[in-house]
Amino acid sequence: PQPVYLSDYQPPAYRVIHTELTFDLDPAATHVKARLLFERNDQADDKAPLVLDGEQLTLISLAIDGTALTEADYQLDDHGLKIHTVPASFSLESEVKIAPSTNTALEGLYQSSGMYCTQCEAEGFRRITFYPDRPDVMATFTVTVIGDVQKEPILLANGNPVARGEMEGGRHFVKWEDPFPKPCYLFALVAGNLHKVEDHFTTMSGRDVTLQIWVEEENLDKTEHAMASLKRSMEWDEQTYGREYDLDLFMIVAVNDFNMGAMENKGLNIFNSAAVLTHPQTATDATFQNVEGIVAHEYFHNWSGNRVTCRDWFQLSLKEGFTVFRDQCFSADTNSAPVKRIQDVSFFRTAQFAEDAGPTAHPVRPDHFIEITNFYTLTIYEKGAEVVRMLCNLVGWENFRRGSDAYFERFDGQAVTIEDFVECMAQASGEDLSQFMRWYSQAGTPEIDAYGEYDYVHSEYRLTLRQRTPATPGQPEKLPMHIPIRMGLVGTKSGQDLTLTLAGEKLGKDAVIHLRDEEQTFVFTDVAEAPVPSLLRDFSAPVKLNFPYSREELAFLLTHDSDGFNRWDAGQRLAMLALDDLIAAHRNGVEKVMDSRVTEAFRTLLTGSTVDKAVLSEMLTLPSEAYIAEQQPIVDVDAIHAAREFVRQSLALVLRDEFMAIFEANRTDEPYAPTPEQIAQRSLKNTALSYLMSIEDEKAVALCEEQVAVDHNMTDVRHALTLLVHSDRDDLSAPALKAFGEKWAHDPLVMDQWFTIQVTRPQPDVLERVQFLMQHPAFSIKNPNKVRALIGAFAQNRVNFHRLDGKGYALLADVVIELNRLNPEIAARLVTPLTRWQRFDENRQSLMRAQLKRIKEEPLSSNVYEVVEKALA
Ligand code: B3K
Ligand code: ZN
Repeated sequence: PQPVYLSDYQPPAYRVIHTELTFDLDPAATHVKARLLFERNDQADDKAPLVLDGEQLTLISLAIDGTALTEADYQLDDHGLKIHTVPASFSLESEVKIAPSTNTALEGLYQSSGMYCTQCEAEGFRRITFYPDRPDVMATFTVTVIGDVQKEPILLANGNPVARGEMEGGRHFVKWEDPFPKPCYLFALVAGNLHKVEDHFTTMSGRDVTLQIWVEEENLDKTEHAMASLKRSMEWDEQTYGREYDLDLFMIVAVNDFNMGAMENKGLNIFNSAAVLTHPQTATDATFQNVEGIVAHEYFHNWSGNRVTCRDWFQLSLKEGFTVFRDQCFSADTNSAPVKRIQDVSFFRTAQFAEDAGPTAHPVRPDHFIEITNFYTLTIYEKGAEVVRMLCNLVGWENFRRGSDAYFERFDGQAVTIEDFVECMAQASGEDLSQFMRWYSQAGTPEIDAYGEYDYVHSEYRLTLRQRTPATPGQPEKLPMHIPIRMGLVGTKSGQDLTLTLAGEKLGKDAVIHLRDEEQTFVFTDVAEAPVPSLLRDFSAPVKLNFPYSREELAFLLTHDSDGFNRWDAGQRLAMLALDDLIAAHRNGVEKVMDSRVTEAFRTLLTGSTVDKAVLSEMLTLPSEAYIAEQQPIVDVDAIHAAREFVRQSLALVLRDEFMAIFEANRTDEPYAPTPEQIAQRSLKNTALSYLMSIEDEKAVALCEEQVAVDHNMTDVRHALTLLVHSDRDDLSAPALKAFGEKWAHDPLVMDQWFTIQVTRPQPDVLERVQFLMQHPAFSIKNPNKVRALIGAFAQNRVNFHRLDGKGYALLADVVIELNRLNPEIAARLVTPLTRWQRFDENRQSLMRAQLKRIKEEPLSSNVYEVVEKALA
């Protein structure tokens, strides 16, 4: 397979003015008729051939302006169709045949639990009909869907329904019109036996919008939260960005087989059922929050993505980075803002940093790719969102909002680039953002080494910052980045933020300094007392910041920093220092000793704390094994696990009564609601329970059993069941697991959780369990949720996946090889853990590489090929 390059971009020679489609649905032979109105672009050569994408299509007929084409008129291959000569404006009629029932890749038109649905982003539309499948071709669409009255009573597509009727042979049709020009990746069709929940929203200009969520009948009681989230999102986008919804109808459909979370098709969002269905008895708080965020994300795309879209797929972060930033802000406004930030950053620093340091590292705007599906990554989404957040902080919210207004107004109905977006921000603010653009082109995580010195004689604090971005594949040398660092100086005597004076200018007590050079020294004057610097507040830039803090200084920041995020971060840094010592002790076979400063910091948090419960729960949570691993030069999975367990147990032994008091104080039998207050309370209570279970405290064991038995809500049940299953009390957990599995056998989303709970435990029998569960009737390799819940979760089980006999790696490779044929997109994602082999000891390196090589010997999809090739390069 050959890569495509950003620098090769050419505007299309022909644009589509209007697209008319007719689908005659059939599992094995759906007929798709297309009538496309084309016009040659002014700049194009009048001899330019018409090039259309098309894959896995059986061509039945082809005509231009009513005249059938013969084989001499065109050239057809596996990737599409080239028609040698066409007039300046014409209509192209085609008919093709496709087979939704055998489409296991879940791209294009496929069947999921008997219903028809589509996924076209990025390049799935070419599996539906011959078309210029590129986002810079935008057309209005008219779509007629014909189906069986019994099997497909509901026929949906984008826009508004304009006609419907009965046909002979028990068939019927519905015709849909979407008046907004859109690229074909936003096309959608759904047909099946669906049931709806309906509601209404009045927009800011007083228009009534009908809101519908379509699900299988048994899920009608699981839509309330998604509907409430949708209405909140619509209101938030009006108030925050002045963006109003534009059609009279907005639909969400839940499908069981879906490669990603959801898809923002115009007026007809299609969701993975896991990202939309909730019920207190079946979904955890985390799922409720995730659903809220994804519903918002897809809705926000209506402007950031649909009305204004991407010129080409290299610009993917234009819509994704901006939309993730928008949904993060929405969730922060709706829930606990500091906790949202802590959770996002904690995930980002674990997973995106790892991606940015590995063989598949790429810039926020890549300059080449083989398979675009492989680029729906943490870098494009989450780092892209961090870059937009930096922009917002750099220019200030008011300018950012003006820039955003200008962007939507100027480019409405167009397909544009990242430069267009940043240019709007530069114009609105007058800032020079040219150096800032490097965030889009340079891959890798910048590292900052910081050093500070207090001069008592002159009352000055000198802060020196040195930045360096490590080499990444294809980018050996990097230029310095423009890095905004939000900071404060916390007085060691007063415990208060001191006023910052830089080059004679008073900046206030919390300010942003700009690091642009490789090395810069900032001299703060009139610093009345020795301070501890609080740097990178609220994670103001996606960088690694090293500062030689002492443990005493970290304990001080943990209690005194005015920035909630940095208070949490100080605690994480303090725990990391202790963990580092313990990892070393474990490796050297030396007795482990707990750092009493960590214990005392925890005691203060548990007893004296005024911090809100949600933040407190985060502060009491140790860095994950995956995050700790990211901080080590060579990952020693066993030492990390042992060290972290040692800290948990030491804390639990000394602070047992305090944890128990927290647990008791936060129990409640109030009816479940996904409110921030209740979520915080449950989270804190369950964190305390985790500590108590780490020492298998008899009372805690009984409390877990009780929490499972009472079955008040899934958050509590899942947490307690997980603690039991992950403890050594198989006598208790085995019957509980069995009962849970039987009770929920009918609910695929709960069975996903049942799989995950079992294969994430630290006990050494996990690999055999995975093999056994792959034969379970609730498992199917064709369903991405199942693959993620069982195989994906196992690959995150660090001690078991990285077994020294290499069997964990072999199992993953086996599944990747099988999925490569069935669903290349999922296969390419699943292989990721193996691509991180450089991080491990030599023995594991060679075992992991051996599996990658075994995969590479197979006839590979371009998806898996691209990832494996990079990993072995
Ligand atoms: N835009 C979709 C991505 C789907 C791509 C699948 N290959 C989801 C989202 O970001 O909203
Ligand atoms: Zn998105």
